[in-house]
Amino acid sequence: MVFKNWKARYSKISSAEAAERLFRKSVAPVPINTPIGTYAPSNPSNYSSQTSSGASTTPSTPRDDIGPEPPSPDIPKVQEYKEVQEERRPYPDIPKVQEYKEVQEERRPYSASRQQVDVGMQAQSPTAQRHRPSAANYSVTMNNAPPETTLGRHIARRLVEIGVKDVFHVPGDFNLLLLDELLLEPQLNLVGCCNELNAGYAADGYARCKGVGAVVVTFTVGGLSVINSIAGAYSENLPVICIVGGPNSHDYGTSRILHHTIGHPDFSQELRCFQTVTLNDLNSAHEQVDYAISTSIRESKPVYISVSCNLPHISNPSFVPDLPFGPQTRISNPATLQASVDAAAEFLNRAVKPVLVCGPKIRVAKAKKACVEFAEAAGYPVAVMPSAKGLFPETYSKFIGTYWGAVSSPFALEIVESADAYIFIGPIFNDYSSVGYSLLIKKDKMLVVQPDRVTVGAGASYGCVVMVEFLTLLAQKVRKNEVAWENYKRIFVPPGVVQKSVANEPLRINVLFQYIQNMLNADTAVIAETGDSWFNCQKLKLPEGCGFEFQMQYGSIGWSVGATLGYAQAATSKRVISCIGDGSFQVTCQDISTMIRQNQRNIIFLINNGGYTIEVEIHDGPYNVIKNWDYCALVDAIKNGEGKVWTTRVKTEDELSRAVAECLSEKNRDNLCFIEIIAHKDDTSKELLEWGSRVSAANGRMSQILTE
Ligand SMILES: Cc1ncc(C[n+]2csc(CCOP(=O)(O)OP(=O)(O)O)c2C)c(N)n1
Ligand SMILES: [Mg+2]
Repeated sequence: MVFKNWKARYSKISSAEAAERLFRKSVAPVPINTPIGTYAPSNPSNYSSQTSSGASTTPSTPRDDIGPEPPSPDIPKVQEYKEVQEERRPYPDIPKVQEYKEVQEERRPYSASRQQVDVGMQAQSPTAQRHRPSAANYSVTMNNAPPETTLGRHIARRLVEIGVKDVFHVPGDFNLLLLDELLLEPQLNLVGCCNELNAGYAADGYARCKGVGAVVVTFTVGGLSVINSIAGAYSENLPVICIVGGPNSHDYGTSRILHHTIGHPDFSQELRCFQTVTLNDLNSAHEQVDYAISTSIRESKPVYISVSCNLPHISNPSFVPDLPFGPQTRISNPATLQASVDAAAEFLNRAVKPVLVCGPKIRVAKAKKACVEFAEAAGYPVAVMPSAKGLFPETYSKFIGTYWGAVSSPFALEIVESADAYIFIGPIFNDYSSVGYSLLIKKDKMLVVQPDRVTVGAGASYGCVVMVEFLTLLAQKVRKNEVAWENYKRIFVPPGVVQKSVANEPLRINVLFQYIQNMLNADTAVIAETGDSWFNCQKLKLPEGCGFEFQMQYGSIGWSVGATLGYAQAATSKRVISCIGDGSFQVTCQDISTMIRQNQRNIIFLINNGGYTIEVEIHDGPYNVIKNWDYCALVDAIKNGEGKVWTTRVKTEDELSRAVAECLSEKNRDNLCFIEIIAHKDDTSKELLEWGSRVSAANGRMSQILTE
């Protein structure tokens, strides 16, 4: 009955709109895709709210029996960062941790130090300077507004008013500034969780006891992870405030592709994901299932199929067993194909020093071989975008490494950015791959080949052109030009050598990656987790046949544990070597269990640097420190006497050398090997430092309202 009413009520509106209404009504009084949406209850017992469009949303009234408690003045202050740090650090013999308060004060764009910036004083520490938006931007906030008058503080106060004392959260670069503001509210305690799903469940449990709960997550990767727990709270009629740190307000209304999204310039995806899509008509199930599968293969995208639980075991005449599956393939329009090849050849053949850059969509287009053949015909130096590492053979004679703006392989940046024409095959440009929009490449010099479209400079764009067919024809028309390659050879200086460790010196990350480099061959594959492993693994030189995977567009921490499991299951002849940070491992470590059950022989390097170092380099705060675990004991506990597992903890190069020899020994050849690396919290790649500053600056661009 209830279901019927629900259907009748929403049948006249589109399903997306229905989902949005439902979502707004039940879980998010604030429209979450509005960067400065407001939620202003007139008093704690009346929670009716206005959306930014002025539409009234249904009140989520607290239950009478357990209404919010009045704020208590004697709630303990935010935990002392220093104490927590000291207690949790895995690395006892480094100098004492810095006083958090000091560091925070120095780095904060807000609070007391804001006054200093506002009046034009320079920040004292170089790190602080790196983390601050420019003084020019700050001048707009120079009106000596009290620090309590920020949106974040307002939200914090409202949470306290409705009875929330603990906010469950997972930091991500889109919500760090919001967390800073929440930290400043003395009556609010921030509780960091290992993952968003658990954070949402914690808010659910909190609401059961106190009448309301709150959770803060990051955009899309966090939002989509928390969604299951929010649906649970919906079904249990629990008020949970779900706050998502969203994109910079400048980005709304633009067609920018942001990290943590699925790669479309669409910021409402997270919201729309609350829409349910189910197929429950058996008579049409055959074509729907076939259509979904063939679309998935053709588009290289996931599809969603929901099968009603009462249907799988029922026969239907449409399921004729010997009707084969008919995959669809893409074909070019012959006229546009020819026109695009002619235009591209003309564009490239008049350039003096063209270069080739391969992007991640080579995989979608299954164009690896066609790229190599084109490269051979053209004679250009070849770079890969970071997300395309592993998709083009690094043993190719004119391979120059990764083009990743300021954090490129040595000399790759100079060669690419000084070229007078570049052909990008299958690129994805986002804020991360463009190092905070700092690439120095120009559209009019760029030939972009996408899986089914070619764009020549700032001019014509040709649709219905299949990448492989295009590259094959272009290879026949392109003039061989080795000028840029010759130039690269002239200017190239090999990178420096890693310094040798002295006896008992704590293990350095650059030493670790030398050992990992030496382990690589055609029978291995590297899986690199989001974090500093992105940068360290990016620098590995992949021998012929060595696999390489990382999740750069979505960048969801914890990904690598599952990816290692799945990859190893598929690539039975390879030994998978995974580099996983401690923060990421804490999200998904449970699936070590499945690896053991499947008798996998992966080698996992768990890099324990005591926290979310990549986030530290973007923007630091107490939320970037995590609880230290005994990781080897954890893996041993998961093993629990069953399965073939070898674990060890390593603190020096000597220990590492012995551990690697053990992993590769006859004895452990078929065992899952788990090596916990104890690393200094500040031992990062130099690329992370550079990249972190630039991404921080891009995230910190001031709102247009303030700068106008
Ligand atoms: C699901 C999800 N939540 C939050 C984030 C934000 N985030 C990106 S990297 C990172 C920390 C990774 O820490 P760790 O694995 O220890 O690597 P390290 O930076 O120390 O090398 C966090 C929290 C994210 N990318 N994905
Ligand atoms: Mg870490």
